Amino acid sequence: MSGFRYSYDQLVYYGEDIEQSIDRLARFGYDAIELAGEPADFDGAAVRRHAEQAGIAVGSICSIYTAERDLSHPDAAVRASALDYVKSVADLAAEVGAPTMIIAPNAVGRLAPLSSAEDERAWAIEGLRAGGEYAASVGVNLTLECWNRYETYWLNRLDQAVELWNATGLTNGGVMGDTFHMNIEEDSIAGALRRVGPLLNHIHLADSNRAAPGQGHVDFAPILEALRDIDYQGYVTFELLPPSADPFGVMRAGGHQDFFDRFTEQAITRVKAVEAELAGV
Ligand code: LER
Ligand code: MN
Repeated sequence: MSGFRYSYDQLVYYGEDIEQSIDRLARFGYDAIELAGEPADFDGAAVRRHAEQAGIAVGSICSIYTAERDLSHPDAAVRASALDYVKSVADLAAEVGAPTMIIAPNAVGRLAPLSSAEDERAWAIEGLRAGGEYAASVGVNLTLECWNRYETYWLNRLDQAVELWNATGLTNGGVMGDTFHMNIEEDSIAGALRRVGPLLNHIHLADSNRAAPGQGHVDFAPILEALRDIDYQGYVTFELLPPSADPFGVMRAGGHQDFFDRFTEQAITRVKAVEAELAGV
């Protein structure tokens, strides 16, 4: 018995044909795939067709916020191209039938403001709002992600994400947790999820070392319990990445075979077992 719907971030299958990735997830019992937010890499209609044939959904898009895709950069030209990027990801989401796309206010790895923190917050709100309004126009919801202090200087905890989300005034979406980041920043992972409650519309699960659940020291039982108690309706999505301070660069380097079959199977098997135990079956 499984109440949650499970998904896996395709980001870590870097370089693999998307059909092969979809087929692997279907084989291991996943409900959906999270697609990497690189619109130029995909033929959206073909991805949608292949996922349908394999019997899984495209559940979400994991946007990739490189230095050129920074919504709160002091250079207006960078902000404009970041917004174009957000719109292109929303278009991809609409094409593949994914209800949700991830958004973040600045580039991964930006550990200090380039201008004043106040100005950057104001630019972030402006960009999130414009991106969110565009996403709404194509039927897509946003989910605002916060990252740990080694990946960004300011949006580190879920309470900050809720505050920022509310400041945008957007209604198409909410905020998300990522247990890898939360394990570093939150007083309690489950407690932070409970405090967000119905605004939580997406989640990334990974163990403390960002490998499959069971490889580190995160206790997933209270996390699933919190998700169940807040009646979480989104996908439970594994975002597993090899150890590196540069999460995107490390995949391009390749050589991380564990994250293909082995961790794909281990993640869903472990977490479904925790879920079954909580349900008393
Ligand atoms: C993306 O979902 C994420 O969690 C970031 O760590 C990407 O670097
Ligand atoms: Mn994440």
